[in-house]
Amino acid sequence: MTRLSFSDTVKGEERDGILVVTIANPPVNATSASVRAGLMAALAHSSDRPHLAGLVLTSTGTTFIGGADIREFGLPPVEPILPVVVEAIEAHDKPVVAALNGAALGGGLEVALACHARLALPSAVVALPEVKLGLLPGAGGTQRLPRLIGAVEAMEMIASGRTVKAGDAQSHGILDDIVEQDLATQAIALARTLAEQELRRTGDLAPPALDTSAFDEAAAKILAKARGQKAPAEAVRLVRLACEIPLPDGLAAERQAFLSLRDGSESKALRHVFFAEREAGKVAALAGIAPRPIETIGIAGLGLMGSGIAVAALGVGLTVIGLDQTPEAAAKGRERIVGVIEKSVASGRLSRAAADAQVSRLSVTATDADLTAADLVIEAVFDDLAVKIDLFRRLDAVLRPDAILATNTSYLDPDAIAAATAIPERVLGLHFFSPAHIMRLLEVVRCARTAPDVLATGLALAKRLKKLAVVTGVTEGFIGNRIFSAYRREAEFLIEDGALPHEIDAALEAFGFPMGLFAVYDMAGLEIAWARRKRQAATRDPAERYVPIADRLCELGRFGQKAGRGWYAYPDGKRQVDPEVTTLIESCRTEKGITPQSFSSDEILARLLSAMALEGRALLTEGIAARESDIDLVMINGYGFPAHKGGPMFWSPGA
Ligand code: T1G
Repeated sequence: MTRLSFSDTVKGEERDGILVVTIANPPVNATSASVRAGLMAALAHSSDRPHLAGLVLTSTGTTFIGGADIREFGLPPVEPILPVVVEAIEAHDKPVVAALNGAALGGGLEVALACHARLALPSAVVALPEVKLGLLPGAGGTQRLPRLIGAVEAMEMIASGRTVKAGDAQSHGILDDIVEQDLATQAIALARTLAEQELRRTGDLAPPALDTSAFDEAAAKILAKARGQKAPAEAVRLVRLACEIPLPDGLAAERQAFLSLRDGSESKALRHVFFAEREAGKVAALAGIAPRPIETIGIAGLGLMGSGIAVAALGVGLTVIGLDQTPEAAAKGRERIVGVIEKSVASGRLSRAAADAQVSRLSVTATDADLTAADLVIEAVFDDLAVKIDLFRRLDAVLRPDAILATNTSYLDPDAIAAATAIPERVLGLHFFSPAHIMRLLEVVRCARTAPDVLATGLALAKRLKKLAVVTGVTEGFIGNRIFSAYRREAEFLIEDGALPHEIDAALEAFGFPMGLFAVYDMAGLEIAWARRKRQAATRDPAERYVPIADRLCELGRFGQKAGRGWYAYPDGKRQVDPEVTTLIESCRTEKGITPQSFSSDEILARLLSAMALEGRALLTEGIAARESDIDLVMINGYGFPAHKGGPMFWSPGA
């Protein structure tokens, strides 16, 4: 067996007259410059050796090719660019068989599509997820995939970026076969068989017929969710072109569209978010510190938040002991948890067996001592300091000394809660966002005395729960709610200064927020914030600008959508601008002697985004947030900030 090295990251060996080419470019075998050069060298090696009948292309690890190397974007291009490599593979005069040992994503699937056949392990998945980075497939995917699987399916895959499992990929026609084992051996055998046949080149397949109505209908559904992003619309356009123009023209159109998107603000924002998500869990101070093992968690308080946390924990194989005040409350909590799990079974997202296994790991109780087995307890009880302190004191008495105590509080001071326990080093905050089994964001709160391995355990638990963890220090509202408060305050200043709720909401929705701030208010209800403002009234700084409009609405019983009236009116449940609110706002302005100005959408956005960025800057200066990109992730994943705008810090650099 002759071992060959085509580049630092591409190796080869000749087996049974076939050149087996293996990419080894950890962590995801991205098609970096050395991979591209290595693949071209492998093709040249094959061409120069008549005894070689064909090639097999595979890679090390569990990802076939994770895509183009995103870190190279924005740098000067290094030849050969991926489209050139892809076309060289397809044009090769000997069969090239792709042996997918794992995910083939983006450029990875485009390389596989240029091969003359594709085998895969059952664990492999395929996708063209470029739109999630604000991009398009840039190495022929928009032109080759439709030729292989038809226009509508290809458009749906590309414009949504969704992942397709091996079985579905095979039934669509993307994979020729699924191989349980000996993938390379089977691929070698297939290459030898194909060497005797006319090669099937994907690019030579006839352009797919275009059923315009089916295509347009499917496209409309996907674009409705795109919230004005460019990439999905471009994906639709390029797949349609694949049906209408010759391959070379289609590839040229794709390349031009790809470069334009790659250099545009949306893709830069989404690439920023991609890397930000992978940075967020890294805390330099925790390097080398092992988290404590967590297999059983206690959840105190089985209301909406607690039961959501329980569902998330059961879903990843943890054992859950739920605690509530009475057996009846505990039973009700169990009902709530099982109900959510059953909904997943009904929707087909969860199998019966998996659901039963999850429920078998759940127990509920009204007895503190039943939590003794817990490695970590999360409290999600009523957000009152005395209640939480009492609970932590009781838990101190029953938990093992190495068990961790986590508070889910949104606004209370976790340091005050920690101070109530005998071992404050074992306390941290785990601030989930509701519904906790759906929302990815989890603020991991580093209290003043949290031990490093306890913080490391919080991050490890977040990863186990498939949450996006962002570490925050202790401040009122942590990162998200503190910035939200600044943003809300600025919005109410704008109302007093002359803007109206629907104008502000329209500006936010045009920017990409799924829902405007005042509409969100009405949906969430105004009474809780009103109660908090009333509690704070006595200690409020009289010199600080205060907008009483929200209080006036509550005094009129306008508590939001559920009450039928809030910032908007809701006749027959539909949100409408309410002239009564406009009159109330005008009278409040008059009381303060404010002459109202009118504001354009851009002016509204500028004030709101800079208020967020300014508060973000303060969080960084105070050491509450570790990096700007963490703040962006919190606002994108917890407060609807459009990811394709990158987050408040990305959007307002150096604010
Ligand atoms: N380029 C560069 N680095 C990448 C990368 C990529 N494509 N994918 C992952 N990484 C890094 C990541 O930053 C992290 O680095 C490490 O690898 C592990 O990633 C021409 C233009 C493949 C499913 O969009 O979905 O092809 O933090 O933590 O959970 O048409 O990574 O260790 O320093 O995510 O096992 C299209 C993106 C690109 C896929 C693995 N491809 N990647 O998940 O590991 S554009 C994608 C993923 C393109 C072509 C177009 C996932 C994964 P660090 P990880 P994972």
